[in-house]
Amino acid sequence: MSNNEKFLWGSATSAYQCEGAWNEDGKGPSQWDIFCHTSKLNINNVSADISCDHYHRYEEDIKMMAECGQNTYRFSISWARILPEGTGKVNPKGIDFYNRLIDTCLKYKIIPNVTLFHYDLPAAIAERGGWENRKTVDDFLNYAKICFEAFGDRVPLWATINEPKYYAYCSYLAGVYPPNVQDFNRFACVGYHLLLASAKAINEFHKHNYIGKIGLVHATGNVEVQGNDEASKIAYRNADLFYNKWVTDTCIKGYFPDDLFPKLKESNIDLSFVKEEDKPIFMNGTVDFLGANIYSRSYVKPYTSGETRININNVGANSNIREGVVIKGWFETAYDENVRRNLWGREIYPKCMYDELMELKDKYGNIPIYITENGHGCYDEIVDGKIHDDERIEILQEFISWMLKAIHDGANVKGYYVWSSMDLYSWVNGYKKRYGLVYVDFENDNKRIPKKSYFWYKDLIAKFEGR
Ligand code: BGP
Repeated sequence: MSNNEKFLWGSATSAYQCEGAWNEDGKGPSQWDIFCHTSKLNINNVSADISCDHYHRYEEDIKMMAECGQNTYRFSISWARILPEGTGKVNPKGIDFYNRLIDTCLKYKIIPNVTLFHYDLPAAIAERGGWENRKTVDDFLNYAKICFEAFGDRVPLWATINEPKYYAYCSYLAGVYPPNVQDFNRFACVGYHLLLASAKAINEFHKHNYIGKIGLVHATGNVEVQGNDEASKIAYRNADLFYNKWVTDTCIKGYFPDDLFPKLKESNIDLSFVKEEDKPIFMNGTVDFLGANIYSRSYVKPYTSGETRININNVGANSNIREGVVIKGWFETAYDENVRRNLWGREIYPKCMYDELMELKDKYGNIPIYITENGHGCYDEIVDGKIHDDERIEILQEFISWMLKAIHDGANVKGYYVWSSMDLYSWVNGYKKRYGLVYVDFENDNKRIPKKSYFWYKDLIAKFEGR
């Protein structure tokens, strides 16, 4: 961190998860609206039609961020609010809404950090093949251009795509996000197109004199392997390729890792979606910074047998579903008995923050990094009008301590965002799993109540800034 550059402390949301107003003011439906309204696979039987109603209450929310001492807010734009059909006619009321949101941030001295795509693909685009269709890459570019033109004079930080790996993985391999597919080939194709779309938008952005910088947000988590024999080393390399390098090498260095396509061919992936003419686009479409969403590491062991399969626990506490992944011919996840877990069975391992940041420093020549998400999901309850989320405070404190140690040891971290600003819809868990610094009473007119963690974060920021 240079001395004159202020460290950014903030929190994050995404459009579908918090805005509500799903069909107001000319917004078109997104893939998630259709899924939540019609799919039998929506086992929570809830939607984000209203969620915490950020569309109408954004000023109250931003004011609370400012009162907490936060100096930045990460949110995403709903593509279908800007372009109801995904392409074609722009919805002026959609532009107006994001103008108001951005201007309100600036009024409260909050730096807007804007993500263009956070999972909510316009339904019209999903219907014609979504990210499997190469045309979607140019549709995204068109949408990105409209946003750059409309907001590029006031937005200092942009991200093209939130978590290309995790989105492609949940939608096309685990099958828990729409369109609920489980197919390695389709997963690979979607992953490629997401990165191509990001590179094209970054190329476009860099052609103009916008005030901001642009990056991509990756679901970062370092890989650790159980053993240390030759098979374990191979499992480590395969898992790092699968979870990280195809995204981070490509968006930071401008080309895919050498071993990626041969390894995909071994898995009988049809690589006809890879085009020679895309190479210069990737090369010129590298990021100014990396957004890193850090929740946990990936702990793996060598692949033994069986078909590719992924278990995700969306039932929560008291469930005996053990989360786990087998990628045929690549690796399997291992289970570390010594690490504590959240109610959904996922590891709570704050040291991964340090390990991952140091690894990124070594791999990528110390690229600037924003921790664009870090959080802890749990069931929060109101007791005597208050929310005592001590567990969240303890865990976030540990993550932040590891981040500060990494900065001390040379990691180029420029900002940190808690997921999430307030309680909102969780993709596979509906409203059961809460992450917010601010409690939302969904049963009681979406009333906002700052949690104990909100006041803890306020103190932490003040202390950091020497106030
Ligand atoms: C990230 C997503 C967020 C958010 C978070 C928590 O991967 O970018 O949108 O949902 O994970 O995930 P979940 O709500 O599934 O626990």
